[in-house]
Amino acid sequence: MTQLPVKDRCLVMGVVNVTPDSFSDGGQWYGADAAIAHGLDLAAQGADIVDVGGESTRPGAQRVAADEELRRVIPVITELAASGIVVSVDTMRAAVAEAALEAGATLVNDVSGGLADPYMARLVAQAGAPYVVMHWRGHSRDMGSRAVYADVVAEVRAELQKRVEAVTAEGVDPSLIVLDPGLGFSKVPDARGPDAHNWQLLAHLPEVARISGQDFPVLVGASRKRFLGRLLANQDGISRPFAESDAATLAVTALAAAAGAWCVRVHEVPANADAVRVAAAWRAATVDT
Ligand code: PMM
Repeated sequence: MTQLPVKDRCLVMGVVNVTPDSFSDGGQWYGADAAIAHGLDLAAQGADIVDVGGESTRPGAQRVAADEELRRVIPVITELAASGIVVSVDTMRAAVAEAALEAGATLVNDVSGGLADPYMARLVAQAGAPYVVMHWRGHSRDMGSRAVYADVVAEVRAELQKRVEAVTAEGVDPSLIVLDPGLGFSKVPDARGPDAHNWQLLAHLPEVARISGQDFPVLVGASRKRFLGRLLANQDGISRPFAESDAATLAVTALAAAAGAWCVRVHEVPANADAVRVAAAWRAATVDT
């Protein structure tokens, strides 16, 4: 069994999307050599974990075939793991997770929380791997239509509880489960009001991850997401472009880490690596005084 990586501060997970069409960085690291070089850079910049994915989950995206997903991620994971980097595989497929773990990956990051592939939880249980279970209501092609909540915090929490029950019933060790509110996945990107789903979840992270009396570690994936671009829209209502929302990502990192998040998943590592240290000092002073 692999232990869940932990430090005395929030961890930083750097993103390597080996895809032609991801949300903010699609195509940039599509070739294996570019993806490997980028993963090595992120680790050198202070990423505690490098997350490698071969399937875009941006709103409206179509699925890629499993053999294409394998072709994209396995050479990259093999090289990064061989360099001593802690690698997570961002996949919804048990077959891809299995090959990734064999290639040296440590964690499985499943944006569907086990819903997309009925074999995933069993595979993760047998491998004894840490497992990121994200809140998810369906595939990217139509996830926007599922962004309907009366009480987003209570409903996301209840749906995560069901996933925890389902994956532990398949044998996953609860001490290896990380929960993720799934920012941007079936969530309305509004900045204010009752439909500001992402902001309500961020403001209630400990509540979302407190299930049956247990506080689960939380992963926050806000980096460059549409709800940040919307918040920073100009006077004409035009959203801020992805690449110009890194400062907003950083602010979310500091606040989430100060609220006790286990890890933040980000595209740009250096400033976020500083921010989690600021938050750790802030938390330590809060506890000490
Ligand atoms: N977001 C994306 C991809 N994988 N995994 C987790 N656990 N949480 C997330 O919020 C998440 C994820 C989509 O973002 P990208 O396409 O910009 O990498």
